[in-house]
Amino acid sequence: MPVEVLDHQLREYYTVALEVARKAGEVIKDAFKKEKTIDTKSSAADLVTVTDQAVEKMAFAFLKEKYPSHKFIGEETTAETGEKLQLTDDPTWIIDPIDGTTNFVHSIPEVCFSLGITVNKEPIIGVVYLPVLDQMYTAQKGQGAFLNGEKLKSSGQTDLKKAVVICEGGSSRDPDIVEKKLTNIHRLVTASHGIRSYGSAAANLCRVAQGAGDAYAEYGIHIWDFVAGMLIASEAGAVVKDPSGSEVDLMSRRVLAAATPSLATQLSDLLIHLDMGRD
Ligand code: LIP
Repeated sequence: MPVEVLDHQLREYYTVALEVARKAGEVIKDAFKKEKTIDTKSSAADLVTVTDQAVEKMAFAFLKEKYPSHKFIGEETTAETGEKLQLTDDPTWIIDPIDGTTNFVHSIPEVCFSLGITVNKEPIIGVVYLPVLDQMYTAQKGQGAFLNGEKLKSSGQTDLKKAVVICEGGSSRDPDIVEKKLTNIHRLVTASHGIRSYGSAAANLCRVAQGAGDAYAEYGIHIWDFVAGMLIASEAGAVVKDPSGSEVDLMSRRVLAAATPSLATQLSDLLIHLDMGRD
């Protein structure tokens, strides 16, 4: 039986999501200019700081007190417990406390607090806050996407030759994966107006939402990196898919967003589709 959430409950979740994003933003902004305590996770380039952990703890404590029966998925809790993720139909708050940790460590301002809420395994609310830039991206399913309250619309670009495509090197240092990603980057540079990397899946999806970049594809990210941003991109009119062209799969560790279906198809045809395992 699918879970039913009433309109007034959705409105409340949205207000709470904004509140927790602002709280998280204050902590991140305060820590941004200070010295960082850094550790590594799955590779020497997969970074975590005490701020990531503190923000996730703060957010979960706040949310769990309000919604003890809901489910919670967080990047740093998952890293600490090593538990396999389980996405259920229940309302689920999915958090990346700092998406763009490498940016954070290197004082690059594209650092995001990302919060997606799923019900029946579908994103219904997405909030991505870039506190250093004070950019609050928001979306509720069926109600459009916004940046600081202004409605967003993706670019409408249909032609890959005239597109800017956002992509990332990612944190895996497996030689085979790096090689395939470089081949993809070579193909993208050759086929388009150019590539860009903002260093955060959440920010990348929000840039597609606002038309600052026509498409984005990445392999090797996790549900907490893209669940909020993908709703923001699709509510702004972009197409969100699995990079192969099939339906997006939240647990598949990869996503593609493009301004139009035609651009999405051109990218699907161009890229090598890496299987990075499942969350
Ligand atoms: C980051 C992603 C980014 C990817 C990085 C990293 P984190 O997430 O948002 O798109 O290229 O390798 O996975 O670790 O900063 O939360």
